[in-house]
Amino acid sequence: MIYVALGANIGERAKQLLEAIQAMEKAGLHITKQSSVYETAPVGFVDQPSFYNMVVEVETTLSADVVLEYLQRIELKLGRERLFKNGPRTIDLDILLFNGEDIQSKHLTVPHPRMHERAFVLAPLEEIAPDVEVKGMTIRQLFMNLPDADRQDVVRLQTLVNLV
Ligand code: PH2
Ligand code: MG
Ligand code: MG
Repeated sequence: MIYVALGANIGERAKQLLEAIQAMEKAGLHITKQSSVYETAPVGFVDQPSFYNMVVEVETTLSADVVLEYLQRIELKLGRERLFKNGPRTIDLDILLFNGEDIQSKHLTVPHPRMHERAFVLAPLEEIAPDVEVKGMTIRQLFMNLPDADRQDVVRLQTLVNLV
């Protein structure tokens, strides 16, 4: 299975998540599961608005390179500007897992190298894929292993349709 993380922290956050999901479907990235939306404290650069984060499960026969290209195109179409690393964004689409593949290319590392330490990724991912394994650990285990303070920084809101 393929899992993609979505995040937004400027503009109409829920609307942008919905538009990204609709654009993914249109591009042939068939969405088979959706987590709820979580409101999460910013990680890395902390002096910015809180994020809305969620994770979707995707089915496609396209390669990881092509999926990455489509996701980047959708980010641009929804007005993504790269202000600075870890800075605010209208939409961020990250490939977390890709059918169990290990990928290390110039543009893409899968599994996502920081997913195991990020509550804003693991909380929504645990909701839809608790038993999926990454390097011998389930998502549930990875989430439970986070410090309590990190897990408290993510709050489950609603399913996306109830927010827009
Ligand atoms: N994305 C980042 C950096 N920090 N913090 C939260 N809460 N959510 C994010 O999606 C996020 C972040 C880099 O992509
Ligand atoms: Mg990201
Ligand atoms: Mg990104």
